[in-house]
Parts: sequence; C-alpha cells; structure tokens
Amino acid sequence: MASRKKPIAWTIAGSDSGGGAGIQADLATFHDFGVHCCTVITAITAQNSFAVGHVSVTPRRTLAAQINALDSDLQADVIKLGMLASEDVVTMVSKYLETFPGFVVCDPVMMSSTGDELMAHGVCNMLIEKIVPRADLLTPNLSEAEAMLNRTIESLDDVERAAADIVALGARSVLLTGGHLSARNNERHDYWTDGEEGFWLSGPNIDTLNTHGTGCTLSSAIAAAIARGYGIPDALVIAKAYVSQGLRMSVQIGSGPGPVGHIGWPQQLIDFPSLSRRLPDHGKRPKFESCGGALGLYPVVDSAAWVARLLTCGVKTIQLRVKDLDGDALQDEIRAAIALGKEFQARVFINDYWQLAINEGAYGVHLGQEDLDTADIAAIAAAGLRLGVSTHTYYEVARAHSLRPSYIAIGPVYPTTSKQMPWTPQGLPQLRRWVGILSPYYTLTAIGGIDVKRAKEVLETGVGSVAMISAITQARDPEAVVAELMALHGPAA
Ligand code: 3NM
Repeated sequence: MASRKKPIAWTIAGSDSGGGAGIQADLATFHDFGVHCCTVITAITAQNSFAVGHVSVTPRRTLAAQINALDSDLQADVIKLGMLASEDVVTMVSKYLETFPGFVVCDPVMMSSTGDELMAHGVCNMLIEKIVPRADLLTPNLSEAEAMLNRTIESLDDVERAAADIVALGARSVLLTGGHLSARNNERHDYWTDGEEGFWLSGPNIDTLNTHGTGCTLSSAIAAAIARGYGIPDALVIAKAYVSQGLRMSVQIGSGPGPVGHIGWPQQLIDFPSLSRRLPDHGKRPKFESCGGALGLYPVVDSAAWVARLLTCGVKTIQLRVKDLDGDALQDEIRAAIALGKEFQARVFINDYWQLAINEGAYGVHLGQEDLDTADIAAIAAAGLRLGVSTHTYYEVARAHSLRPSYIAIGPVYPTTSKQMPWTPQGLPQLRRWVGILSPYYTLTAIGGIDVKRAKEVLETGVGSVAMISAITQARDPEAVVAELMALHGPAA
C-alpha cells in the first residue's frame, strides 16, 4: 500500500506567522504522515490567532526561483495548493502544473478563518480558469464554493449540486466540506464527487473554537495519504479522521482560536467518519444484534455437508458461501445449514443470499461491499439477523461503520487463491492497526491466506477470530486442523 521511498510533496501556499495554518500547518501534517514536504511560499502573512495584519505576496522572481530549485532536485509526487494570492502567482503555478504529471490537491483558500480576505475577486476567476481544470481534487468549504459558483448554498441538497457544478468547471473531483450547514445529529457531513460517483463522509461535530488551519490541514492530509499510495476514497477517510482527531485534541495558544492539533496517524474510531452514498439519516439507522462475544474459529464453506462436518467438531461460527447453486437446490442448502446451526447452537452466517437467509431464519448474513448496494439492510436488521461485512480498505471500513454491523471482517491479511481480488494483502501491521481502532467497538474476524502456521501470529494481534477456507477444506485431515485451530483460539463463546 505505501510506496518504498519517502514520498515528496510540495505545498505551494502562504506562510502563517502564527504557526496555525498555511505552510506551517502543511509541514506539520506531511511530517505526521511520513511524507517529505517542500515549500513554495506564495505570500508572507503577518498574523496571530485573531487577525491577519499584513500580506506580502512573493515577488515573481522569488517564486520562480523556489519552483526551479525544487524541480531540479526534489520533484514532487503530489502537489498541494493553498493560498495563491495574486494573478502572477496563479499564472506561474498553472504554467508549472501543465507539465507536472502527479496528483494535485487544490484548497482554494480565499479567506482566513479570522475572516480576512486572502484572495481578490479577479484572482478567484483566474483560479477557476487556470488551476481548477488541473486539480485532481478540489477541497472548498461552503463559502469558497459559493464564491466559485457565485450563488448561495443553503441546504445539503445544494451541497451535492454545488459539488457537481464545481466538477463541471473542470476539476477531476471535489470534496465540499459542509461546515455549519451540515451539523446535525451531532455530526458534520462532507460530500465528495467526481461527477459520476459520490458519497458523504460523516464525522463527529467537535465543539471547539480551535479550528485555525483546519482547511489547510485537511487538504494536506489528503495529499499526504495520496503520496503514501492510497486512492482518493481512502485518503479522504484518513484525512477526515486526522482532522477530527486534531480538533478533538486542539488547544488554545494565543488569545484567539487555537490551531487544529497535529498528533499523528488517527488511532481511535471516534475520529473516523462513516461513509454512505446518500446523506445518512441516523435517526433511522437499523440496529443489529450483537454476536455475543468473539467469533472464534470461523470456517467459510460451500455446502451444508461441510457445515455438518465442522459443527460436529465443535466449531461455533461458520459461513455458508455457495457460489454455484440456484433455485430449489440453493434454498435446500441454505435451509439445511440453518437447521444445523440451530441443532448445534452455532452461528451460521449465509453469504450473499440475504433474502433467503431472512426467509429461512438464519442467525446472520455476511455481505461483501458490492452486496451493500443491493441488499435491504433495514430488512435484515428488522428480521433480527446479525450482519457481517467484508472490508479491505479505509473506504470500506468507513462504509461498514455507517451500518454498525454485528461484526467486521478484515482481509485479505495474506495473499489468497480462494478469491479473486484487487486488493493487496493488508499484512499484520495493518491488521494490528485495525484491531486497535475497531476492537473496542466491533466484533472482528481476519481472513485471507491464513493457515494453521499463520493463525497464531494473526490471533496475537487481538483480532479474536480467524476465518478461512482452504486451510480447512483442502487439508488432508480437516478434523485435526480444526482441533488445532480451535485450541489456538481458546474456549469458544
Ligand atoms: N474473503 P482462504 S479473503 C472469501 O479478504 C474471502 O474479504 C476475503 O480463503 C476477504 O482462507 C477470502 O483460502 C478467501 O485464503 C479466504
């Protein structure tokens, strides 16, 4: 996932003498993500925590010299654009971007959080004409989006429309932060779209005055995550978590609003956003039953015969994952597996076929992310079935988190041949990170390429359960393997 050499980012932005926003916030953010940050300073501001007193735009030659010095030695993987204070700056930066092949995040800074104007109206139009079409991601807040579109944004529906209209101006994608407009259910909602797909990120509404540098930090954190090899959806989740953590931990330093904190990779689920395609209405969020403790050894099998064989060995959690049956044969298989679960008092999860699982009274349903688009999640919850969801990335965990499922599966831990997948294995360090973030709130299982030898190190992460196919179903002596794996897990719940 992460690239090998230390990635390089440039921030092309203004200096904040107060140390809370601009170049200073960017440096702290990139540092936290292990990304080397070069700086092209577009303006020197004289400011403190309550006002911007003076702005001195960098002379052309000085700006060009910075860009040339970096271009000849420290070429960027990612460029983050902040305050571009004059037409000269916009022209020169846009010229450089014409040949820059990497990712460009543009935070269209127009005002400071103290309410001081940092960009004249004419410059805004130039930004739209020359920079926006080169931006892979634009991160306006409400007032910046209003200025760009020359209209007011008054509702969350307006936010979706505004984001789409900004994409129509030429940006490859837009994250529009909903700000005060979006504060409801104690959450704040930001909307991302590339004009084809879109989703809402909902994070905690943190009650603090110390918000100085939030926009700069958000855009830099996104750029940093991109530089570390994450795709845009993952980068947005990581960056929003980073900013939420920074707001939660922020302290007032001067006599005005303090800076958002910069305190490393986000570690706690309370800071992580949940993610959904439509604006969530948490008042109506379905509630899932818990699994009543750790899942223990969790075989994934393709027939009721295997369910019978493994439940006889004492397995207490199992998934029926049928891929090649339909009609009555499929229904019979599911019915038989569910009956076995009741007989052995085991948790039988049905993969995919949520409607049949409901009809037949299964203990639970397991869904992949693609099934989340089509399954009736509310119906599964209303029928009292547990829900397990597969996750492979930050984006997918954020999406699973929006449903508050009964358990989350994390995979693939290692390479697997049992399922075709586009994701690189997450590995033990990332699994450990997920356990730290998720296990206080969620029952977990780890899956993908786990065999008896690896099960020990996987369980040492504290995940509480391993799920597997081939290590059991292709073993010469499945009963012996299951006995060994169950012993590794300890007593079943
Ligand atoms: N889901 P094996 S990995 C069904 O990462 C499945 O979501 C995965 O098989 C995920 O134990 C996987 O043979 C295959 O590697 C697990």
